[in-house]
Amino acid sequence: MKTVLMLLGVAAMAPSFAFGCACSAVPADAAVAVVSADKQAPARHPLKGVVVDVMADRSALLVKHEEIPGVMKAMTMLLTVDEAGLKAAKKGEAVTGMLVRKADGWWLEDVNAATVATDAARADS
Ligand SMILES: [Cu+2]
Repeated sequence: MKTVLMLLGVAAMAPSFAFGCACSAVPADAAVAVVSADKQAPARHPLKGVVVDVMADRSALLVKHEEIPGVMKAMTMLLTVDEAGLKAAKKGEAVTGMLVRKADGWWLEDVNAATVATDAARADS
């Protein structure tokens, strides 16, 4: 009986998690990426989005990105970038790159200023 009540409790709580930041829903995939990193490079996912802010002091970009099928929904999130990425990105402009899950979080590599407006750019502007 106690088990049944616990299961019900979990089921009742589940919907509240479903609406949280999709970033927190990703670790299942991320764990796989970390495990596979022993034998091969982590998966890289093409990303399209808009630079909401360039945070040079954190070596990061705040990016509003489109859905990345099988990885994460469209959202705004902080992505770590290298020096070249910081220089390539411009606040308010479209950007493309490769999303990579690393031990210290999500990175955006091969950052390029996009020439074509993205779906994310058109949304809520
Ligand atoms: Cu995201």
